[in-house]
Amino acid sequence: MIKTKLTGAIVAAAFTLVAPATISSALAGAGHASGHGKPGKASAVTRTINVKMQDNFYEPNTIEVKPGETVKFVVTNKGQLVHEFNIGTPKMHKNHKAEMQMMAEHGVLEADRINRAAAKKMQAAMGHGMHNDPNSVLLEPGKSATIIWTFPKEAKIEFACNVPGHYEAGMVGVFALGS
Ligand SMILES: [Cu+2]
Repeated sequence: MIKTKLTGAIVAAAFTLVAPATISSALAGAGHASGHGKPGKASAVTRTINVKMQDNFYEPNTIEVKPGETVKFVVTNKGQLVHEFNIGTPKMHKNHKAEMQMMAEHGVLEADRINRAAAKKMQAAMGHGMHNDPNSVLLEPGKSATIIWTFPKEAKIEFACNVPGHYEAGMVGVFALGS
């Protein structure tokens, strides 16, 4: 009787150990693969890094991170324009740029503010408007936000602003994956 209960408990424990990892990797595979890392847990944060967004560059523009490290970024827009802090591979930034271009064309993205009424209209018309991607914050002048991010073991990852013209103007930085 006791033995049976113990076995049941061990099986249950083994299942709970395995299941969350399986579910989270399945989710990661479905949504955000591409090797740029994943949203991190607050309990796993080892460092907080402050990032300032200026017109049109970041301070700092190189950030050293360790493979697998979870970092909390406190991002502040110190400029006069709307800026984004987006973590991704160069290919992801290229794809995201088209979305930001579309937002600008629909009047959602103004030079110095986010037009939420236009965002609602775009959402209603296209089923696609503002979205809260976990790897990105889009901030009006003076605003701050945080991102907690877990880095992969290795990858070429940039942080960039895809407001039209900003990436080209130099608003891109690199994560140097040290050891
Ligand atoms: Cu920008």
